[in-house]
Amino acid sequence: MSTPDASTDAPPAPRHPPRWDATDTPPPPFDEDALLSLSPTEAARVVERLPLTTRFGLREEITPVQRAFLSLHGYLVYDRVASRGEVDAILAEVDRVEAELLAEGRRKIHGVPVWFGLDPDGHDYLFRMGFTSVLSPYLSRFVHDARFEPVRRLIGDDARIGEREKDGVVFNRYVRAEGSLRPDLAWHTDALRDVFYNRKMPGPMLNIGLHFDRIRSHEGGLRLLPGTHTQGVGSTLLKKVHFVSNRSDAREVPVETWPGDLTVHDGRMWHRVEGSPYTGWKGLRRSMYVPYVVDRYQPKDEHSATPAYLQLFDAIMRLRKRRATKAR
Ligand SMILES: O=C(O)CCC(=O)C(=O)O
Ligand SMILES: [Fe+2]
Repeated sequence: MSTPDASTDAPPAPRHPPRWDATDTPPPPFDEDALLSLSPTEAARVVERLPLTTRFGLREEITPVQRAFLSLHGYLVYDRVASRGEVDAILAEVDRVEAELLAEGRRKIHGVPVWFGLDPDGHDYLFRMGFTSVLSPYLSRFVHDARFEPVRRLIGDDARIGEREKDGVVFNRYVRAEGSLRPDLAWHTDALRDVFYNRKMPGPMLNIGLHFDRIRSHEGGLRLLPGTHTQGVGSTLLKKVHFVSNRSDAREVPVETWPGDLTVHDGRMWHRVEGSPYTGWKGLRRSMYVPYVVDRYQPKDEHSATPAYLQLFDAIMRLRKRRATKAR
C-alpha cells in the first residue's frame, strides 16, 4: 500500500474503520459567537455554568471561554477536528506502518518499544507505538496542518511539535481479548513521565489527543478528574498510585468521543482509560497524542536508549505477550 496523499478524497480504507452511524451526531459545540470578546473574569463566570461535558468548536483563536474552562477544569474537548476521510487515512497509515514493523521484525522506534500483543483473531497486533509520524509522511503533514496552530499557540508562542522528541507522536490501541496487551490504562498523570524526561518537578504542560472511535460514556474511554491539575506537586505525584488502580472515582468525567474529536488535557491532571465492556473488535478504541514541546531541542534517533520510565512497562508487556503466545 502506498502512502495516501492528503489531496485525494479517497484514502485507503483502514482494516477496522470506526463505527459511524449517520443518526448518531454529537450535540452542537457550545455557541461562543457572542462571547468572543469577554474579559477573563466574565469568561470564568460563563464557565461556572457550563456542564463538565461541554464540547467546543476549534476556531482560529482559542476563545476566552475555552481558556477559562481549561484553567478551571484542566481540559477541553473539541468537536471533530479531523474529517472522516482523515480519520480513515490515519488509521490506514497505522495499519501500513504496523505491517512494515512486523515484516522487518522491528520492535523499537528511536528507543521507544513498539508493543505487539494479539488481536481478537489471534494475530500480532500493535497496541502502542511512539514516533508514528516519523514513519508516516501523511501523518507528519497532518499534525503540522494550520488548523492546529491555535492549539500550538495555547501551549506557547515558541512551542513546536516534537515529532522526534520525547516519545514523538504516540498511537494507542485498546481492545479486550485473550492475548490483548491492554483493554485499559490505570490512573496516572502524564507529569510523572515529564519528571523522568526533565528530572524536575512538573510545571504546566498540555497533552493533545486525537480520538478515532465513537465511544459512549458507558463504553469505556478516557476518564478525567477535573481540577486535579492545580493540586500541587504532592498530589500530582501521590494522590493515587500511578498505573496501579483503575477503579472509578465519583468525581471523574467520562469523555464521550466521536471520531475526529480532539482533547487537550493538563499533564498534571489525574486520568485513566476505562476498558470497553465489549470483548473483541466491537470494543476497539484508538487514540493519538501529539507532543508539543517548549524545552531545549533534544531529538532522538535510532541510536537512542529506551527511556527509563518505559523499561518497566516494556518488561510487563513482553511478559504478557509471551503468556498470550504460549496460551495459544
Ligand atoms: O488513550 C487515551 O486517550 C489516553 C492515553 C494516556 O493517557 C497516555 O498514554 O498517557
Ligand atoms: Fe496519560
